[in-house]
Parts: sequence; C-alpha cells; structure tokens
Amino acid sequence: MTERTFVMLKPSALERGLVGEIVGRFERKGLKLVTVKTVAMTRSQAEELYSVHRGKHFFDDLVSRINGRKVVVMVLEGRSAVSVVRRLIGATDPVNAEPGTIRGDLGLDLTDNLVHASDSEESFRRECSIFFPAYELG
Ligand code: FUP
Repeated sequence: MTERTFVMLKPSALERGLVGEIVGRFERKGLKLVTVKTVAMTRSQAEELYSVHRGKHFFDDLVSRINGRKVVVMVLEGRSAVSVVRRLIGATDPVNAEPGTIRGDLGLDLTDNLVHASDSEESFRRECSIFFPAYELG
C-alpha cells in the first residue's frame, strides 16, 4: 500500500555533510520525496516531536541537543513507506544497528543517531503537522 512517512535528519547529519548520502539511500530504494526543507528547530517543536518520551531520563538531553539547531525535515512516499524507512535506518542504538543500515553505517552516538522516522501512520500525521502546513504536502 502506498504510504507516506515523516523523516528528520538530525543536526549532525547536516554538519557532517551526510544529507545527500542519506536522502540518496531513500531515493535509490524507490521512495519519492514529496517535500523537504531545512528548519532551525524550536524548543516547542522538539518537545512535541519527542512528546511520547516526556518524563523519561533522556528526554531533556534529547530536546536540548536539537533545540535551535538546523535539521532537514521531509515527507517520503512509497509502498509501505513507514516500515521500509524504519528498516533502512536501522536499530535505535547505532551500536546494535546492522551494517547496511543508515545508523549501522554512519554513526555511533545513541541520542544523536542521525535520523528520526515515524513508526506508524498515526505518528506520521502528528509529526508531519509539526513542520508542514497542509498546502506544502500536495
Ligand atoms: P527511534 O524511533 O528508533 O528513533 O527510537 P526511540 O523513539 O526509542 O528514541 C527516540 C530518541 O531517543 C532516539 F533519538 C534515541 C534517543 N534515546 C536516547 O537518547 N536514550 C535512550 O535510552 C533511548 C533513546
């Protein structure tokens, strides 16, 4: 089934010049870029993006490490896009992410694990609406 998913490239992906490498992997897999932009993350956007983790021991660190920094946000479309992108990015902790995945190949830090992607249709709708007004989604 054709689906959409939301992806955010974390600040280190921009700072390390890995945007093309990561987006290229999504495109080569066959996913289509619906929309993409760079934004300077606000605290309220970061807190909303990670709202399911509020109260956990790593929440403050997670928010403060992206607050005020540039990220790339995008919407990708394709067959089973939510699960396909999750498999391409790999396990949350890059130590455990399989070689061949984005986190497995390109990073080592847990909190700064290069990329965020929606884990369900419901989180896609919520996360997408934080950064994109409906008119930008075609
Ligand atoms: P994922 O969906 O793979 O990004 O993973 P989670 O939703 O479980 O985690 C969200 C973010 O919290 C990730 F960027 C990793 C970070 N995190 C920590 O920093 N410490 C932890 O103990 C667990 C997750």
